[in-house]
Amino acid sequence: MTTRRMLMAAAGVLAVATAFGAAPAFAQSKQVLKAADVHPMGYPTVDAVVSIGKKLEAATNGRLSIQMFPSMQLGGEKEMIEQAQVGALQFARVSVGPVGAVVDNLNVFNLPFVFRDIAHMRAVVDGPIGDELLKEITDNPKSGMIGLAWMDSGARSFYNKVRDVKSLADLKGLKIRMMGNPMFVDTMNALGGNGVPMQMDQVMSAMQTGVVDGAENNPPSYDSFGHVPVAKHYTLTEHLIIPEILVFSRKAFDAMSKEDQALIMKFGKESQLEQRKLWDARVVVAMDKIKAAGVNVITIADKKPFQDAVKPVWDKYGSKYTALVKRIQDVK
Ligand code: BDP
Repeated sequence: MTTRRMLMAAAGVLAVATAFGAAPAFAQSKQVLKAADVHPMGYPTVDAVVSIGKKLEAATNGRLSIQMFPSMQLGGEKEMIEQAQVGALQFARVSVGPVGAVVDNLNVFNLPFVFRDIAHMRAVVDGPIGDELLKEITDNPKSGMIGLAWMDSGARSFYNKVRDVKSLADLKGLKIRMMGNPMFVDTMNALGGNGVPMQMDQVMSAMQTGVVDGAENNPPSYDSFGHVPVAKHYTLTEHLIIPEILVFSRKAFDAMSKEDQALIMKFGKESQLEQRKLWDARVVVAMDKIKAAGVNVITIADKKPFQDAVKPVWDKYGSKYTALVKRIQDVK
């Protein structure tokens, strides 16, 4: 055998051994884990994952670390999920919105007004329901993902560049970008506007060119995606309270040693409360910036007309999740 062929044969044996998890020496080799987020450095979700990387480095003497790809560098969230599924990306921090398309029960969190408020959402994700749904992602053989932690994304509200929205009637006819899950488009349509599904990487130009009149998001995202100067009417409808989720590639996870897997699970879970602290501080800063930019921030004293209007969405999607919804409502 030539040296080259011998080397190739050796590499083949090692590849097989690694695939079966039988190469402890290789499980110990240096590994840079890729992480992606649509948000920029400094955003609470991004910083929380960077902090997981620091902990991994400290715990493994630099053997495991994280390289962060922020600001949609690896595409939108649909692409990030696909990359995690094939193992090209290890950590993906995404909204539950697009994960619902892969693991159906998660869609319960995508129902409009399913939570009473943000505190209610937190109590649910911190409790047994949150744990069960993370496990469902992990156990679902088709998901290709491990559910590590929930993160906070506050409440989503509408902004647009046309007019102040003070009541349902003002939403009529406005073209509003929604995340790509039919439940969201139906929600917007039920509220009287026109829901336009689109990934975040296209929203800015769509607003500038008038393909859409606005979008909906929490204050930190509205600010950090640079949408404030373009769409200066913000109405705190808080129609969707959708948690964020941190997932890990199942393929990459299965190739790791048990010890490394335990570190990923532990530090992943710890990031849930760490991100929340960063989040709360960021909401205050974002709201100040939004107001300082001259945005008219409108509060809706009585949300009942909005809640009544989305009944068709609940009729269409809610029945599948009746038992789970009841458990969510029972969480104090
Ligand atoms: C932000 C979420 C992000 C979503 C984005 C969106 O943090 O995960 O991609 O909304 O609307 O609030 O697409």
